[in-house]
Amino acid sequence: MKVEKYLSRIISRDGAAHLTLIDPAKQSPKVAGEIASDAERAGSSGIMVGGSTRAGGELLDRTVVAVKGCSDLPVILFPASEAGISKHADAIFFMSMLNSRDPYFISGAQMLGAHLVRKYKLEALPMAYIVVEPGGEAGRVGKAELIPRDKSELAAAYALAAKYLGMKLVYLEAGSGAGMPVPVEMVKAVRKIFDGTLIVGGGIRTPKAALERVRAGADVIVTGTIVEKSADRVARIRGIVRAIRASAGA
Ligand code: 1GP
Repeated sequence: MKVEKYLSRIISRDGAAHLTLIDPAKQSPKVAGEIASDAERAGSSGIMVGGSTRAGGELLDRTVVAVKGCSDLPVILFPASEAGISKHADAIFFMSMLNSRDPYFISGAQMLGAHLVRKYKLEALPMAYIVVEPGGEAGRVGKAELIPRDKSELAAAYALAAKYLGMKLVYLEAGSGAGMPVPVEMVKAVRKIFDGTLIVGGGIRTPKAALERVRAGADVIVTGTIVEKSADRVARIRGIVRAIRASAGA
């Protein structure tokens, strides 16, 4: 089954989906495989592989292969540049950072990577990537003109532009390890205007934070840091997955 269809089925069944982000630079491929296996056991619906720095080449390939070997979850690439493409993945967030100041992150990297995506027959999921304060490494590396936390209408305007550009997904990103996730009001404002798949990530560490954003309209919650740092990652992910499902009464 195509990843897009797989995700939309989970969203209609459970109210929202959870994806686990693995940055290849942060652990060995072997440990990445263990994280993927734990994430699957905890009820996560897919693995995103990518990172803002050093997330390409052989390390990326070996990480994706290890993840695929240790779980049946689909692997979606989450690239920071054309270097973040691996033929071993199932799909790729073909993303444009709409609020970057640098055209490279809006359409340059996409032009450089497009033929490779075609050659590898990766399922391309067209996504607007919108980086919100504090933005973290993603914001710095991507030279984002960060959306201020109190400017929900600006995020909504970008999301509306994404819709008219034909993008099927919008990702509201506060940055990995952010002290505060994307504000609930901003998720609500974007939901009002964007009827595609709404992904929210960055700084979500608790079931409560995940649930609030699903209630505000998020279709997908992404967590990364909790699996990197937690000794008991199965319980941490499971808590978030259960909270998300409870939102739909599933
Ligand atoms: C980063 O949104 C993701 O791109 C995940 O963020 O590491 O804070 O969970 P965290």
